[in-house]
Amino acid sequence: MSAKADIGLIGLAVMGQNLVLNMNDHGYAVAVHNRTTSKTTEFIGGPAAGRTIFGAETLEELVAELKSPRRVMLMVKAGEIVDAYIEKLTPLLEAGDIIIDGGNSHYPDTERRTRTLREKGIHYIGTGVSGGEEGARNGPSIMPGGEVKAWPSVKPIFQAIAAKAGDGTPCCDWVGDGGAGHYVKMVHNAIEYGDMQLITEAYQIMHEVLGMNHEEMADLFSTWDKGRLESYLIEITAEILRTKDEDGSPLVEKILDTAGQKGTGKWTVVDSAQLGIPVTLIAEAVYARALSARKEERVRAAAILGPGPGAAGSASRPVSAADREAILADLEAAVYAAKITSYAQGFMLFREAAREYGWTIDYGAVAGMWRGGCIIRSAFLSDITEAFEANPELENLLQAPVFSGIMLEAVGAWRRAVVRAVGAGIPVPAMSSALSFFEAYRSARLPANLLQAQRDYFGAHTYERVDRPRGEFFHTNWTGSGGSVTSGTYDA
Ligand code: NBP
Repeated sequence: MSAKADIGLIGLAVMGQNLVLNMNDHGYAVAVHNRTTSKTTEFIGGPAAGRTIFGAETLEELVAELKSPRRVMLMVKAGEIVDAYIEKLTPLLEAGDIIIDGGNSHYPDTERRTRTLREKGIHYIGTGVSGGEEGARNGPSIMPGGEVKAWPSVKPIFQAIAAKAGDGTPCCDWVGDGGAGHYVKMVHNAIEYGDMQLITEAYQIMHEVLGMNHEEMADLFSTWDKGRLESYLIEITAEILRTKDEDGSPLVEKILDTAGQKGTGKWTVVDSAQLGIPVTLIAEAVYARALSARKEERVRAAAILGPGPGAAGSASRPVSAADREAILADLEAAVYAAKITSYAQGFMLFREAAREYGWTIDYGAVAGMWRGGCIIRSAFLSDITEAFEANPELENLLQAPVFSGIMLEAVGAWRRAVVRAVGAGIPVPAMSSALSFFEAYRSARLPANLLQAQRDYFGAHTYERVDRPRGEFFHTNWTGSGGSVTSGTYDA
Protein backbone atom coordinates (compact mmCIF):
# COMPACT_ATOMS: atom_id res chain seq x y z
CA MET A 1 0.00 0.00 0.00
CA SER A 2 1.53 3.37 -0.93
CA ALA A 3 1.20 6.27 1.44
CA LYS A 4 -1.37 8.65 0.06
CA ALA A 5 -3.00 10.44 2.98
CA ASP A 6 -1.84 13.79 4.35
CA ILE A 7 -3.22 13.11 7.80
CA GLY A 8 -4.91 10.30 9.73
CA LEU A 9 -7.85 10.79 12.08
CA ILE A 10 -9.05 8.39 14.74
CA GLY A 11 -12.55 8.76 16.18
CA LEU A 12 -15.45 9.11 13.79
CA ALA A 13 -18.07 10.62 16.09
CA VAL A 14 -19.61 14.02 15.38
CA MET A 15 -16.40 16.05 15.69
CA GLY A 16 -14.13 13.60 13.89
CA GLN A 17 -16.35 13.09 10.86
CA ASN A 18 -16.90 16.80 10.36
CA LEU A 19 -13.22 17.69 10.75
CA VAL A 20 -12.30 15.05 8.17
CA LEU A 21 -14.79 16.46 5.65
CA ASN A 22 -13.51 19.97 6.37
CA MET A 23 -9.88 18.90 5.83
CA ASN A 24 -10.86 17.15 2.60
CA ASP A 25 -12.70 20.27 1.37
CA HIS A 26 -9.35 22.04 1.68
CA GLY A 27 -7.54 19.51 -0.47
CA TYR A 28 -6.14 17.19 2.18
CA ALA A 29 -6.43 13.42 1.74
CA VAL A 30 -7.40 11.81 5.03
CA ALA A 31 -7.12 8.24 6.36
CA VAL A 32 -9.68 7.43 9.06
CA HIS A 33 -10.12 4.81 11.75
CA ASN A 34 -12.70 4.16 14.42
CA ARG A 35 -12.89 1.58 17.20
CA THR A 36 -16.24 0.36 15.89
CA THR A 37 -15.45 -0.52 12.30
CA SER A 38 -19.05 -0.31 11.10
CA LYS A 39 -18.90 3.47 11.71
CA THR A 40 -15.85 3.71 9.44
CA THR A 41 -17.62 1.71 6.74
CA GLU A 42 -20.77 3.80 7.02
CA PHE A 43 -18.76 7.02 6.84
CA ILE A 44 -16.71 5.91 3.83
CA GLY A 45 -19.83 4.74 2.01
CA GLY A 46 -21.86 7.78 3.10
CA PRO A 47 -20.64 11.35 3.67
CA ALA A 48 -17.10 10.48 2.51
CA ALA A 49 -18.14 8.68 -0.69
CA GLY A 50 -16.28 9.89 -3.77
CA ARG A 51 -13.74 11.84 -1.71
CA THR A 52 -10.02 11.22 -1.06
CA ILE A 53 -10.85 9.78 2.35
CA PHE A 54 -9.65 6.25 3.09
CA GLY A 55 -10.97 3.89 5.74
CA ALA A 56 -8.59 1.80 7.84
CA GLU A 57 -9.77 -1.15 9.91
CA THR A 58 -6.60 -1.29 11.98
CA LEU A 59 -4.09 1.24 13.27
CA GLU A 60 -1.37 -0.51 11.23
CA GLU A 61 -3.39 0.11 8.07
CA LEU A 62 -4.01 3.72 9.09
CA VAL A 63 -0.32 4.44 9.68
CA ALA A 64 0.67 2.74 6.41
CA GLU A 65 -1.61 5.16 4.54
CA LEU A 66 0.21 8.25 5.85
CA LYS A 67 2.83 10.36 4.15
CA SER A 68 5.92 11.16 6.20
CA PRO A 69 6.18 12.82 8.67
CA ARG A 70 3.03 11.05 9.73
CA ARG A 71 0.31 13.16 11.32
CA VAL A 72 -2.31 11.29 13.34
CA MET A 73 -5.13 13.18 15.03
CA LEU A 74 -7.24 11.72 17.84
CA MET A 75 -10.84 12.90 18.16
CA VAL A 76 -11.97 10.50 20.86
CA LYS A 77 -13.43 10.84 24.32
CA ALA A 78 -10.87 12.46 26.61
CA GLY A 79 -9.11 10.49 29.34
CA GLU A 80 -7.59 7.03 29.40
CA ILE A 81 -8.70 6.30 25.82
CA VAL A 82 -6.22 8.90 24.58
CA ASP A 83 -3.40 7.23 26.54
CA ALA A 84 -4.43 3.83 25.19
CA TYR A 85 -4.27 5.09 21.60
CA ILE A 86 -0.91 6.78 22.19
CA GLU A 87 0.44 3.49 23.55
CA LYS A 88 -0.79 1.57 20.50
CA LEU A 89 0.36 4.18 17.99
CA THR A 90 3.85 4.86 19.32
CA PRO A 91 5.45 1.56 18.18
CA LEU A 92 3.98 2.13 14.72
CA LEU A 93 5.47 5.62 14.34
CA GLU A 94 8.98 6.96 13.76
CA ALA A 95 10.90 9.84 15.28
CA GLY A 96 9.55 13.12 13.92
CA ASP A 97 6.02 11.78 13.44
CA ILE A 98 3.22 13.71 15.12
CA ILE A 99 0.29 12.70 17.32
CA ILE A 100 -2.39 15.36 17.78
CA ASP A 101 -5.09 15.18 20.45
CA GLY A 102 -8.05 17.36 19.45
CA GLY A 103 -10.37 16.27 22.27
CA ASN A 104 -11.16 18.12 25.47
CA SER A 105 -8.22 16.71 27.42
CA HIS A 106 -7.25 18.12 30.80
CA TYR A 107 -4.06 20.17 30.37
CA PRO A 108 -1.89 18.27 32.92
CA ASP A 109 -2.46 15.13 30.80
CA THR A 110 -1.27 17.04 27.75
CA GLU A 111 1.80 18.30 29.64
CA ARG A 112 2.63 14.72 30.63
CA ARG A 113 2.01 13.27 27.16
CA THR A 114 4.10 15.96 25.44
CA ARG A 115 6.99 15.23 27.82
CA THR A 116 6.77 11.44 27.57
CA LEU A 117 6.56 11.38 23.78
CA ARG A 118 9.36 13.94 23.43
CA GLU A 119 11.66 11.39 25.08
CA LYS A 120 10.71 8.96 22.29
CA GLY A 121 11.20 11.50 19.51
CA ILE A 122 7.47 11.67 18.74
CA HIS A 123 6.02 15.16 18.53
CA TYR A 124 2.81 15.72 20.45
CA ILE A 125 0.24 18.45 19.99
CA GLY A 126 -2.70 18.92 22.33
CA THR A 127 -5.23 21.23 20.77
CA GLY A 128 -8.51 22.74 21.77
CA VAL A 129 -11.15 22.62 19.06
CA SER A 130 -14.23 24.73 19.60
CA GLY A 131 -17.41 25.28 17.66
CA GLY A 132 -19.20 21.95 18.00
CA GLU A 133 -20.49 20.08 14.97
CA GLU A 134 -21.09 23.16 12.84
CA GLY A 135 -17.67 24.59 13.62
CA ALA A 136 -15.89 21.32 12.92
CA ARG A 137 -17.55 21.12 9.52
CA ASN A 138 -17.24 24.74 8.41
CA GLY A 139 -14.46 26.25 10.48
CA PRO A 140 -13.73 25.82 14.17
CA SER A 141 -11.52 27.85 16.45
CA ILE A 142 -8.38 25.76 16.99
CA MET A 143 -6.01 26.31 19.92
CA PRO A 144 -2.88 24.15 19.55
CA GLY A 145 -0.06 23.72 22.03
CA GLY A 146 2.56 21.10 22.84
CA GLU A 147 5.72 20.37 20.84
CA VAL A 148 6.46 23.53 18.88
CA LYS A 149 8.72 21.62 16.46
CA ALA A 150 5.58 19.97 15.05
CA TRP A 151 3.77 23.23 14.41
CA PRO A 152 5.15 24.01 10.91
CA SER A 153 3.92 20.62 9.72
CA VAL A 154 0.43 20.98 11.21
CA LYS A 155 -0.07 24.72 10.71
CA PRO A 156 -1.12 24.65 7.00
CA ILE A 157 -3.85 22.07 7.64
CA PHE A 158 -5.16 23.68 10.82
CA GLN A 159 -5.14 27.23 9.47
CA ALA A 160 -6.89 26.06 6.29
CA ILE A 161 -9.76 24.38 8.15
CA ALA A 162 -10.10 26.98 10.91
CA ALA A 163 -12.74 29.69 10.92
CA LYS A 164 -11.61 33.04 9.56
CA ALA A 165 -12.12 36.28 11.48
CA GLY A 166 -13.67 39.29 9.76
CA ASP A 167 -10.24 40.42 8.50
CA GLY A 168 -9.52 36.95 7.06
CA THR A 169 -7.10 35.88 9.83
CA PRO A 170 -7.43 32.16 10.66
CA CYS A 171 -8.87 31.53 14.14
CA CYS A 172 -5.93 29.28 14.89
CA ASP A 173 -2.39 30.04 15.97
CA TRP A 174 0.25 28.48 18.15
CA VAL A 175 -0.69 28.96 21.79
CA GLY A 176 2.37 27.68 23.66
CA ASP A 177 4.31 24.74 25.03
CA GLY A 178 3.03 21.61 26.73
CA GLY A 179 -0.57 21.87 27.87
CA ALA A 180 -1.01 25.56 26.94
CA GLY A 181 -3.41 24.82 24.06
CA HIS A 182 -5.69 22.70 26.18
CA TYR A 183 -5.42 25.23 29.01
CA VAL A 184 -6.65 28.00 26.72
CA LYS A 185 -9.49 25.76 25.52
CA MET A 186 -10.40 24.97 29.14
CA VAL A 187 -10.59 28.67 30.03
CA HIS A 188 -12.47 29.35 26.78
CA ASN A 189 -15.13 26.88 27.91
CA ALA A 190 -15.22 28.43 31.37
CA ILE A 191 -15.66 31.92 29.92
CA GLU A 192 -18.50 30.41 27.90
CA TYR A 193 -20.11 29.31 31.19
CA GLY A 194 -19.85 32.90 32.42
CA ASP A 195 -21.28 34.48 29.26
CA MET A 196 -24.20 32.03 29.34
CA GLN A 197 -24.92 32.65 33.02
CA LEU A 198 -24.96 36.43 32.47
CA ILE A 199 -27.46 36.03 29.65
CA THR A 200 -29.72 33.85 31.80
CA GLU A 201 -29.64 36.47 34.56
CA ALA A 202 -30.68 39.17 32.08
CA TYR A 203 -33.46 36.89 30.81
CA GLN A 204 -34.83 36.34 34.32
CA ILE A 205 -34.81 40.09 35.03
CA MET A 206 -36.56 40.87 31.74
CA HIS A 207 -39.14 38.16 32.26
CA GLU A 208 -39.82 38.38 35.98
CA VAL A 209 -39.06 41.99 36.89
CA LEU A 210 -40.25 43.66 33.71
CA GLY A 211 -42.84 41.06 32.71
CA MET A 212 -41.57 40.96 29.11
CA ASN A 213 -42.94 38.24 26.87
CA HIS A 214 -40.77 35.99 24.73
CA GLU A 215 -41.15 37.97 21.51
CA GLU A 216 -40.17 41.16 23.32
CA MET A 217 -37.16 39.47 24.91
CA ALA A 218 -36.12 37.92 21.59
CA ASP A 219 -36.36 41.33 19.91
CA LEU A 220 -34.26 42.91 22.63
CA PHE A 221 -31.54 40.25 22.39
CA SER A 222 -31.55 40.75 18.61
CA THR A 223 -31.07 44.48 19.19
CA TRP A 224 -28.23 43.78 21.62
CA ASP A 225 -26.71 41.54 18.96
CA LYS A 226 -26.42 44.55 16.66
CA GLY A 227 -24.50 46.54 19.25
CA ARG A 228 -21.43 46.07 21.42
CA LEU A 229 -22.78 42.78 22.84
CA GLU A 230 -22.81 41.25 19.35
CA SER A 231 -21.98 37.58 19.82
CA TYR A 232 -23.00 34.09 18.85
CA LEU A 233 -24.52 33.40 22.29
CA ILE A 234 -26.70 36.52 22.22
CA GLU A 235 -27.77 35.65 18.66
CA ILE A 236 -28.84 32.09 19.53
CA THR A 237 -30.57 33.31 22.70
CA ALA A 238 -32.88 35.45 20.53
CA GLU A 239 -33.60 32.42 18.31
CA ILE A 240 -34.24 30.17 21.31
CA LEU A 241 -36.70 32.68 22.81
CA ARG A 242 -38.60 32.81 19.50
CA THR A 243 -38.86 29.02 19.21
CA LYS A 244 -42.29 27.57 19.97
CA ASP A 245 -43.26 24.14 21.24
CA GLU A 246 -45.84 22.08 19.33
CA ASP A 247 -48.66 23.76 21.27
CA GLY A 248 -47.45 27.20 20.15
CA SER A 249 -46.08 28.25 23.55
CA PRO A 250 -42.39 29.20 24.06
CA LEU A 251 -40.34 25.99 24.08
CA VAL A 252 -37.80 27.40 26.54
CA GLU A 253 -40.39 27.38 29.34
CA LYS A 254 -40.94 23.64 28.83
CA ILE A 255 -37.29 22.85 29.46
CA LEU A 256 -36.40 21.54 32.91
CA ASP A 257 -34.30 24.09 34.80
CA THR A 258 -31.34 21.88 35.62
CA ALA A 259 -28.06 22.75 33.91
CA GLY A 260 -25.51 20.11 33.01
CA GLN A 261 -21.75 20.49 32.88
CA LYS A 262 -18.92 18.33 31.66
CA GLY A 263 -15.98 19.58 33.70
CA THR A 264 -13.98 22.31 31.98
CA GLY A 265 -15.62 25.03 34.09
CA LYS A 266 -14.88 23.10 37.26
CA TRP A 267 -11.26 22.46 36.20
CA THR A 268 -10.83 26.19 35.64
CA VAL A 269 -12.18 27.09 39.06
CA VAL A 270 -10.01 24.49 40.79
CA ASP A 271 -6.94 25.73 38.93
CA SER A 272 -7.76 29.35 39.67
CA ALA A 273 -8.03 28.56 43.37
CA GLN A 274 -4.68 26.82 43.28
CA LEU A 275 -3.07 29.74 41.46
CA GLY A 276 -4.81 32.32 43.67
CA ILE A 277 -6.55 34.12 40.80
CA PRO A 278 -10.09 35.35 41.49
CA VAL A 279 -12.10 34.24 38.45
CA THR A 280 -15.21 35.05 40.44
CA LEU A 281 -17.71 35.32 37.62
CA ILE A 282 -16.75 31.94 36.17
CA ALA A 283 -16.84 30.37 39.64
CA GLU A 284 -20.34 31.73 40.23
CA ALA A 285 -21.42 30.41 36.84
CA VAL A 286 -20.14 26.93 37.69
CA TYR A 287 -21.86 27.01 41.10
CA ALA A 288 -25.08 28.39 39.58
CA ARG A 289 -25.21 25.30 37.36
CA ALA A 290 -24.52 23.10 40.38
CA LEU A 291 -27.34 24.74 42.35
CA SER A 292 -29.73 24.49 39.40
CA ALA A 293 -29.01 20.76 39.21
CA ARG A 294 -30.37 20.30 42.75
CA LYS A 295 -33.89 20.66 41.39
CA GLU A 296 -35.79 18.42 43.79
CA GLU A 297 -34.09 19.99 46.82
CA ARG A 298 -34.95 23.46 45.48
CA VAL A 299 -38.58 22.46 45.04
CA ARG A 300 -38.66 21.30 48.67
CA ALA A 301 -36.90 24.49 49.80
CA ALA A 302 -39.35 26.63 47.83
CA ALA A 303 -42.23 25.09 49.77
CA ILE A 304 -40.57 26.09 53.06
CA LEU A 305 -38.75 29.29 52.16
CA GLY A 306 -40.87 30.72 49.31
CA PRO A 307 -42.25 32.84 47.77
CA GLY A 308 -39.25 33.19 45.51
CA PRO A 309 -38.64 35.61 42.69
CA GLY A 310 -41.56 36.21 40.39
CA ALA A 311 -44.15 35.48 43.06
CA ALA A 312 -46.99 37.97 43.25
CA GLY A 313 -45.88 41.14 44.96
CA SER A 314 -42.21 40.19 45.19
CA ALA A 315 -40.99 41.03 41.75
CA SER A 316 -42.93 42.04 38.66
CA ARG A 317 -44.52 45.45 39.01
CA PRO A 318 -45.87 47.57 36.18
CA VAL A 319 -43.29 50.05 34.92
CA SER A 320 -43.77 52.91 32.50
CA ALA A 321 -42.35 52.65 29.00
CA ALA A 322 -39.73 55.28 29.84
CA ASP A 323 -38.71 53.48 33.02
CA ARG A 324 -38.51 50.22 31.14
CA GLU A 325 -36.19 51.76 28.54
CA ALA A 326 -33.94 53.07 31.28
CA ILE A 327 -33.93 49.74 33.14
CA LEU A 328 -33.05 47.86 29.96
CA ALA A 329 -30.28 50.33 29.13
CA ASP A 330 -28.84 49.72 32.61
CA LEU A 331 -29.13 45.98 32.09
CA GLU A 332 -27.26 46.09 28.78
CA ALA A 333 -24.47 48.11 30.38
CA ALA A 334 -24.36 45.70 33.34
CA VAL A 335 -24.08 42.64 31.11
CA TYR A 336 -21.36 44.28 29.03
CA ALA A 337 -19.32 45.48 32.01
CA ALA A 338 -19.63 42.10 33.73
CA LYS A 339 -18.55 40.37 30.54
CA ILE A 340 -15.46 42.57 30.26
CA THR A 341 -14.68 41.77 33.90
CA SER A 342 -15.01 38.04 33.24
CA TYR A 343 -12.57 38.16 30.33
CA ALA A 344 -10.21 40.30 32.39
CA GLN A 345 -10.31 37.60 35.08
CA GLY A 346 -9.72 34.88 32.47
CA PHE A 347 -6.65 36.68 31.13
CA MET A 348 -5.39 37.20 34.70
CA LEU A 349 -5.54 33.43 35.01
CA PHE A 350 -3.62 32.93 31.74
CA ARG A 351 -0.87 35.23 32.92
CA GLU A 352 -0.46 33.41 36.23
CA ALA A 353 -0.71 29.96 34.61
CA ALA A 354 1.95 30.90 32.05
CA ARG A 355 4.22 32.06 34.88
CA GLU A 356 3.57 28.97 36.99
CA TYR A 357 3.78 26.37 34.21
CA GLY A 358 6.52 28.03 32.16
CA TRP A 359 4.53 28.83 29.03
CA THR A 360 4.87 31.80 26.73
CA ILE A 361 1.38 32.82 25.66
CA ASP A 362 0.54 35.54 23.16
CA TYR A 363 -2.60 36.91 24.82
CA GLY A 364 -3.67 39.03 21.86
CA ALA A 365 -3.41 35.98 19.59
CA VAL A 366 -5.59 33.97 21.98
CA ALA A 367 -8.36 36.58 21.78
CA GLY A 368 -7.85 36.59 18.01
CA MET A 369 -8.40 32.82 17.84
CA TRP A 370 -11.74 33.24 19.57
CA ARG A 371 -13.05 35.79 17.06
CA GLY A 372 -14.59 33.13 14.84
CA GLY A 373 -15.71 29.52 14.89
CA CYS A 374 -16.13 29.13 18.63
CA ILE A 375 -19.05 29.50 20.99
CA ILE A 376 -17.79 32.71 22.63
CA ARG A 377 -17.11 34.47 19.32
CA SER A 378 -18.04 38.09 19.66
CA ALA A 379 -17.32 41.55 18.38
CA PHE A 380 -15.42 42.74 21.43
CA LEU A 381 -12.65 40.12 21.17
CA SER A 382 -11.02 42.37 18.56
CA ASP A 383 -10.76 45.06 21.25
CA ILE A 384 -8.93 42.57 23.50
CA THR A 385 -6.49 41.72 20.71
CA GLU A 386 -5.89 45.41 20.09
CA ALA A 387 -5.37 46.09 23.79
CA PHE A 388 -2.62 43.45 23.99
CA GLU A 389 -1.10 44.53 20.68
CA ALA A 390 -0.92 48.12 21.95
CA ASN A 391 0.69 46.91 25.18
CA PRO A 392 1.88 43.29 25.35
CA GLU A 393 2.86 43.88 28.99
CA LEU A 394 -0.67 45.01 29.90
CA GLU A 395 -1.17 44.12 33.56
CA ASN A 396 -4.92 43.67 33.29
CA LEU A 397 -7.51 44.22 30.57
CA LEU A 398 -9.47 46.51 32.91
CA GLN A 399 -6.53 48.92 32.81
CA ALA A 400 -6.48 49.10 29.00
CA PRO A 401 -7.73 52.51 27.79
CA VAL A 402 -10.23 50.80 25.47
CA PHE A 403 -11.92 49.17 28.47
CA SER A 404 -11.25 51.47 31.44
CA GLY A 405 -13.39 54.26 29.97
CA ILE A 406 -16.28 51.87 29.28
CA MET A 407 -16.09 50.45 32.79
CA LEU A 408 -16.16 53.88 34.43
CA GLU A 409 -19.09 54.89 32.28
CA ALA A 410 -20.98 51.64 32.96
CA VAL A 411 -20.49 51.26 36.69
CA GLY A 412 -23.46 53.43 37.71
CA ALA A 413 -25.85 51.50 35.46
CA TRP A 414 -24.29 48.22 36.60
CA ARG A 415 -24.90 49.07 40.26
CA ARG A 416 -28.51 50.07 39.55
CA ALA A 417 -29.13 46.84 37.62
CA VAL A 418 -27.79 44.72 40.48
CA VAL A 419 -29.71 46.69 43.11
CA ARG A 420 -32.94 46.26 41.12
CA ALA A 421 -32.41 42.54 40.77
CA VAL A 422 -31.57 42.11 44.44
CA GLY A 423 -34.60 44.20 45.41
CA ALA A 424 -36.82 41.94 43.34
CA GLY A 425 -35.32 38.78 44.81
CA ILE A 426 -33.71 37.72 41.53
CA PRO A 427 -30.42 35.86 41.97
CA VAL A 428 -27.70 37.52 39.90
CA PRO A 429 -24.55 35.72 41.06
CA ALA A 430 -22.47 36.46 37.95
CA MET A 431 -23.52 40.08 37.52
CA SER A 432 -23.15 40.94 41.21
CA SER A 433 -19.93 39.02 41.93
CA ALA A 434 -18.26 40.67 38.94
CA LEU A 435 -19.37 44.07 40.27
CA SER A 436 -17.90 43.29 43.69
CA PHE A 437 -14.68 42.16 42.02
CA PHE A 438 -14.54 45.39 40.02
CA GLU A 439 -15.13 47.55 43.09
CA ALA A 440 -12.43 45.66 45.00
CA TYR A 441 -9.99 45.65 42.09
CA ARG A 442 -10.15 49.44 41.82
CA SER A 443 -9.77 49.93 45.59
CA ALA A 444 -6.38 51.17 46.65
CA ARG A 445 -7.34 50.10 50.17
CA LEU A 446 -9.45 47.11 51.18
CA PRO A 447 -10.57 45.99 54.65
CA ALA A 448 -7.92 43.27 54.62
CA ASN A 449 -6.17 45.24 57.37
CA LEU A 450 -8.85 44.05 59.79
CA LEU A 451 -8.52 40.53 58.44
CA GLN A 452 -4.77 40.53 59.04
CA ALA A 453 -5.41 41.81 62.56
CA GLN A 454 -7.79 38.89 63.16
CA ARG A 455 -5.22 36.42 61.84
CA ASP A 456 -2.58 37.89 64.07
CA TYR A 457 -4.98 37.91 67.06
CA PHE A 458 -5.88 34.22 66.94
CA GLY A 459 -2.86 32.73 65.21
CA ALA A 460 0.07 35.13 65.62
CA HIS A 461 0.32 35.32 61.83
CA THR A 462 1.85 38.81 61.92
CA TYR A 463 1.06 41.83 59.76
CA GLU A 464 2.82 44.52 57.76
CA ARG A 465 2.22 48.21 58.58
CA VAL A 466 1.22 51.08 56.31
CA ASP A 467 3.84 53.28 57.98
CA ARG A 468 6.73 50.84 57.51
CA PRO A 469 8.38 49.31 54.40
CA ARG A 470 6.88 46.15 52.86
CA GLY A 471 8.47 42.95 54.12
CA GLU A 472 8.72 43.99 57.77
CA PHE A 473 6.38 41.90 59.92
CA PHE A 474 4.85 42.80 63.28
CA HIS A 475 2.98 40.90 65.95
CA THR A 476 0.79 42.37 68.66
CA ASN A 477 -0.02 40.67 71.95
CA TRP A 478 -3.73 41.54 71.52
CA THR A 479 -5.06 40.03 74.75
CA GLY A 480 -2.13 40.71 76.96
CA SER A 481 -1.93 36.99 77.71
CA GLY A 482 -0.41 35.79 74.42
CA GLY A 483 3.32 35.41 73.96
CA SER A 484 5.66 37.05 71.51
CA VAL A 485 6.16 33.90 69.42
CA THR A 486 4.82 34.23 65.86
CA SER A 487 3.42 31.50 63.66
CA GLY A 488 5.26 30.09 60.71
CA THR A 489 3.03 27.08 60.17
CA TYR A 490 -0.42 27.39 61.70
CA ASP A 491 -2.78 28.61 58.99
CA ALA A 492 -6.47 28.85 59.82
P1 NBP B 1 -17.20 11.55 21.81
O1 NBP B 1 -16.57 12.36 22.87
O2 NBP B 1 -18.59 11.08 21.98
O3 NBP B 1 -16.27 10.28 21.54
C1 NBP B 1 -16.63 9.34 20.60
C2 NBP B 1 -15.42 8.65 20.02
O4 NBP B 1 -14.64 8.05 21.05
C3 NBP B 1 -15.86 7.54 19.08
O5 NBP B 1 -14.95 7.47 18.02
C4 NBP B 1 -15.77 6.32 19.98
O6 NBP B 1 -15.60 5.11 19.28
C5 NBP B 1 -14.52 6.65 20.74
N1 NBP B 1 -14.39 5.83 21.93
C6 NBP B 1 -15.12 5.79 23.06
BR1 NBP B 1 -16.59 6.83 23.42
N2 NBP B 1 -14.71 4.87 23.93
C7 NBP B 1 -13.64 4.30 23.33
C8 NBP B 1 -12.75 3.29 23.73
N3 NBP B 1 -12.83 2.72 24.93
N4 NBP B 1 -11.78 2.93 22.87
C9 NBP B 1 -11.68 3.51 21.67
N5 NBP B 1 -12.48 4.50 21.22
C10 NBP B 1 -13.45 4.88 22.04
O7 NBP B 1 -17.08 12.26 20.37
P2 NBP B 1 -17.20 13.79 19.95
O8 NBP B 1 -18.40 14.43 20.54
O9 NBP B 1 -17.00 13.79 18.48
O10 NBP B 1 -15.92 14.46 20.63
C11 NBP B 1 -14.59 14.05 20.37
C12 NBP B 1 -13.66 14.84 21.29
O11 NBP B 1 -13.79 16.23 20.96
C13 NBP B 1 -14.00 14.70 22.77
O12 NBP B 1 -12.82 14.77 23.53
C14 NBP B 1 -14.85 15.92 23.03
O13 NBP B 1 -14.79 16.33 24.40
C15 NBP B 1 -14.20 16.95 22.12
N6 NBP B 1 -15.09 18.03 21.69
C16 NBP B 1 -16.40 17.79 21.42
C17 NBP B 1 -17.22 18.82 20.99
C18 NBP B 1 -18.68 18.59 20.67
O14 NBP B 1 -19.38 19.59 20.44
N7 NBP B 1 -19.14 17.36 20.63
C19 NBP B 1 -16.68 20.10 20.82
C20 NBP B 1 -15.33 20.30 21.05
C21 NBP B 1 -14.54 19.26 21.49
P3 NBP B 1 -16.88 4.19 18.97
O15 NBP B 1 -17.54 4.76 17.76
O16 NBP B 1 -16.30 2.85 18.71
O17 NBP B 1 -17.77 4.21 20.18
